[in-house]
Amino acid sequence: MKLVVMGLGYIGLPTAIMFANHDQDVLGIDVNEKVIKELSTGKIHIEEPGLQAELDRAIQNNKFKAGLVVEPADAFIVSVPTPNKNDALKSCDLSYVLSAVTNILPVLEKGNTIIIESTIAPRSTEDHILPLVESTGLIVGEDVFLVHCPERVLPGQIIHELIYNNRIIGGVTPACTEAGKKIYSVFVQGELIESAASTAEMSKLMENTYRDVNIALANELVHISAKLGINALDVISMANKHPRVNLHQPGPGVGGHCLAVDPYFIAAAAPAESHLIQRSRHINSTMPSFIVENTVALMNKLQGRKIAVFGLTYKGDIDDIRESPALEIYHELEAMGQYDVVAYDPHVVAGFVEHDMAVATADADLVLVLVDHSEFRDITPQSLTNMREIAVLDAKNIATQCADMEKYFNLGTLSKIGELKEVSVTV
Ligand code: SAJ
Repeated sequence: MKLVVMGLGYIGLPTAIMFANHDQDVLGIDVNEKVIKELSTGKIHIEEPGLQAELDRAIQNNKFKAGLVVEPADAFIVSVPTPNKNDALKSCDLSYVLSAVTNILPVLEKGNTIIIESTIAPRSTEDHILPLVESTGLIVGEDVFLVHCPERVLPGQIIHELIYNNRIIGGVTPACTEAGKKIYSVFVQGELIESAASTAEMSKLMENTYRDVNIALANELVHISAKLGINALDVISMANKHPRVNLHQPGPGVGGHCLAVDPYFIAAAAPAESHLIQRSRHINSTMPSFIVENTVALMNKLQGRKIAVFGLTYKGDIDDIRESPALEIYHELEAMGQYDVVAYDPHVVAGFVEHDMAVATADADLVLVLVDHSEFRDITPQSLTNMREIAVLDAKNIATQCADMEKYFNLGTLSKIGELKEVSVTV
């Protein structure tokens, strides 16, 4: 089978290579010439464990090439970005998907299958992509086949998850679903779940919305408990001992390219019906300001000047700062102009990021932990003795070895900031 993969990013590239290493002839297409050049010299342009070796194998076997121009093939997989639009409801920007499909049309032949892997708003396949494909005169479900197969892999484990995760195959017609199943059965060992395109779109979006809404509930509990003087983290761990309760963990906000993006696609498609989803997005996206407010309150008590921000990524043990609430908090504190803010993150390489913890904490008044990197578990009161005031505000409840310190606060003990005696400054 010959396969064309449109969009060679975090998902498209591993998918293309996977097919190539299961004996298919794969052409990867990207609009970015630099990406094509790098891949043509045999180098991957993204970080993903094991992927370079997989590409080496695909190239050695002459099964993968990268280019700018689409060629005729048996199947086309579209895996291009779908950002939020800049409108009031942050709806789904389908323009890259539609342009990729438009580029396929001149080479589309009877018997071909088009698969959309990009995350798209509900009904996009039927309402927008189907008419575009049928503008060629070919009938979907009879002449050509159109399927939505959302990806659900976690960066860092992509190769394993591509093979073993279940896969939703959402055809526009049952014949389309059949065509999609045939293609993924080449390497997927998880269940191939037969579905309709719109159900598949909504299912993918709801997986991430489910998490976003549940995290919002945990974050709202933090607001409520801070006001009432109750420890929200104790409440969560206790409630979760109930066999049918799974409260999520609160934090400084929700980042990344999925949870902070996908719920808007649903909300924008049905604004009057999606109160809870919109409210949850609001709660999570205002968490950074809430953390800044508490930081300022604590710094006022400490009469402090220097803040060491621990962690900038959108979650722990990764180097990805896309849509990161930690980065937002760092920038907000910086912009206030009244603090000396130092960013410390062992995973992020950038000019303004400190890699020596001792330099970051030297004469600092507060360590503000915003990410649960494993390294932060090792923070002890002894490792902070070069601070001016040894105080920690731990928004991820990770520096637990500091929990007994007088000035250690987490999202369960924010109400104690108000009770702290003001530090007197000697001039
Ligand atoms: N977070 C919390 N509290 C929690 C869990 C997470 O505040 O209890 C925060 C994290 O710190 C982070 C954000 O939520 O800022 C998102 O992290 P995540 O690990 O939940 O999700 P992603 O965006 O890395 O990956 C998700 C995954 N979806 C689900 O788990 C339902 C992944 O399987 C999907 O492939 C991916 O989105 C995607 O591409 O859709």
